[in-house]
Amino acid sequence: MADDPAQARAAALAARVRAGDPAALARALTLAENGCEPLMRLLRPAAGKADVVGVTGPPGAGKSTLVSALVSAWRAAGRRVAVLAVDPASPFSGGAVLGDRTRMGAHSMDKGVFVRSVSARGHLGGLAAGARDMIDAMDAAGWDLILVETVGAGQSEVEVARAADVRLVVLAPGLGDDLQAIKAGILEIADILVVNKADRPEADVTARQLDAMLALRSATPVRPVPVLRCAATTGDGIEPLRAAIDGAALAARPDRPARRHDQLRHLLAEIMARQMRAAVLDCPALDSVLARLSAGEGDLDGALADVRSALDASAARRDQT
Ligand SMILES: Nc1nc2c(ncn2[C@@H]2O[C@H](COP(=O)(O)OP(=O)(O)OP(=O)(O)O)[C@@H](O)[C@H]2O)c(=O)[nH]1
Ligand SMILES: [Mg+2]
Repeated sequence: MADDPAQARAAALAARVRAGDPAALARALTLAENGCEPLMRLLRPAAGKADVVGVTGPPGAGKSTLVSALVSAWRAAGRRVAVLAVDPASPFSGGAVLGDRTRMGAHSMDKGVFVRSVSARGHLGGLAAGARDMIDAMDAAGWDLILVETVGAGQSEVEVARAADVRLVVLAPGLGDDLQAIKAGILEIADILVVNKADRPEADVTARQLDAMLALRSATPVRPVPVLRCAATTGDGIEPLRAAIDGAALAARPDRPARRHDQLRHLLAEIMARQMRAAVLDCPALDSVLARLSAGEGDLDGALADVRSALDASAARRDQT
């Protein structure tokens, strides 16, 4: 193994990442995004220490601005912060924080802040695996607070959110339709609901709607979900939100091993499902099975059994060679 040049390169890179070299981490993230098991095998054992905070919500709710404001708050409290922005529709500028257009420029000069963006395009639903590995790489590099921004509440956001210890769902007033559309999804994944843009008069209505939605849910015994208001652009409410996140992260730590176990379970199932789908679509016997099926010979169960045995037979042939 040690003679394998690819393995040796992975080992050298992993050592630099674990030593906290930011250039090495940047390179590792590019590899992790596209799946690089030789590297991840070396990094994963060093991961599992970070507080991972997921920030999701509809487009334009102010997630990036909020993330930037939270980064400032954590920096002021002496914590280093890494940010992973998944498919940012708007660039992670955060320029308007506290009215200071150069704020994010200040973050980019700050060695205590690491920001990486990743596009969801071209991942064919496999983003969760890549993002999970990227979070682990940041974690292994010693970033013990990682913010992950994702847009919306679709399946891939839920998958990415699974990686987080604390999940924030960010909403803004005046997003009435979005609120309806993402209702089901947010209730499922939120640990803290944030009504951003609280400087707007409609913020009260939105907060009340959310409280009403949560009250409906309280018939089922689940943990309480606080609704916090803030204005990312002015900084109002950011400090209480940061304190709430820190508290939730602390409370979530004992469950982290179980959560990682659960993530791996889903990740494994997801990867296997994708491999299985590819194998089925590739199966040489598929066309004849489908031809028989559409000619009315046999049923779907029979067709499934035929494809399965064709796949088993080709696996057996592969094992022999
Ligand atoms: N009035 C007001 N505007 C805000 C606030 N926070 C963010 N905005 C504005 O809302 C717009 C969208 O902010 P972003 O931070 O880009 O929102 P986002 O949710 O990251 O958007 P996507 O990444 O495109 O989904 C920007 O023009 C912000 O300046 C706030 O607290 N109050
Ligand atoms: Mg954004």
